[in-house]
Amino acid sequence: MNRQEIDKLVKQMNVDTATGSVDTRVQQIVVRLVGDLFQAIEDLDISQTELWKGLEYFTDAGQANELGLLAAGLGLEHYLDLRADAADAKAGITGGTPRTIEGPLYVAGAPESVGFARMDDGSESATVDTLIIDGTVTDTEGNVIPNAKVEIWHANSLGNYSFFDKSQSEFNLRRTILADADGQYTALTTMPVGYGCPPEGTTQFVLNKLGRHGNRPSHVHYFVSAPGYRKLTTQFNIEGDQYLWDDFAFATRDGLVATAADVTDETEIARRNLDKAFKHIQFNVELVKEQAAAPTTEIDRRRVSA
Ligand code: MBD
Ligand code: FE
Repeated sequence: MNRQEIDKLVKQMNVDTATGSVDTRVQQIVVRLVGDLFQAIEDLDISQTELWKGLEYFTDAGQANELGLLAAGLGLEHYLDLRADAADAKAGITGGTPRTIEGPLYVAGAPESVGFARMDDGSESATVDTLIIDGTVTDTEGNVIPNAKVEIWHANSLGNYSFFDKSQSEFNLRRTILADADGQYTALTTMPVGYGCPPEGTTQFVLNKLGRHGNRPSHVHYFVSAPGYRKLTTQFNIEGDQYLWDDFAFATRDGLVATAADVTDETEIARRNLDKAFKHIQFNVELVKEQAAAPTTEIDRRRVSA
């Protein structure tokens, strides 16, 4: 069939049959996607067996709750960031810390504190490097933003995230820190290790077919928000990781690479109330003022709330 025949058929089956009220936006999207699927079946001569295998794949991926992971791995989530960047540029919005993907592993409801939080539960402190992350939240002119909400989440030394990894304590390595009066936040935590897709999972299954790995570099996620400013979704990725520029989720970006400095100076260790050398990352965040013409950066997606 050619595209005109396909479009006619899709319209006959999914538009002309309407007898109830129509959500025209959903109708528009369904008609387009079904038509594009039919066209792909034509162009690639997709067999019935291949089509059913594909639907079965989505059933399995959904049941495994891996569709968010698949969206990251196929580059869909990064593509949406690139589109958001382009929309911002078109609206004349420049500056601020770059955005990058949220990923599928945020959990709402983490413990809140002002200025400082210890993020780890101590279970890895004997075996894993201590990490101090600090920084200042400012606007694009360098004015500090006291009280900015800094939500931080990251993996443990096995690349696993609490809640999804039931062996970890509740909200381990997840905190909400309100910046202090000087716009500063400090997190005391442990060094994360990059995430790897479950090797037997549905996402890795497709990545294997593509000859791709499913690894991310070591990274730390952020949501940063404050009244009057655009919500920022970002991460830093840590210099020295073999996957830094080979991230299966394409989240590493210029301006979001952090260096973990080794701190061995005894006075500095004592000043931080620590008893061993630690790693230090400074990650300052610049928020852009909310403005009328700006596309929203609040994305409504299903998130776990613990
Ligand atoms: C992660 O930790 C992550 O950040 C993304 C984007 C995908 C899978 C795991
Ligand atoms: Fe992550």
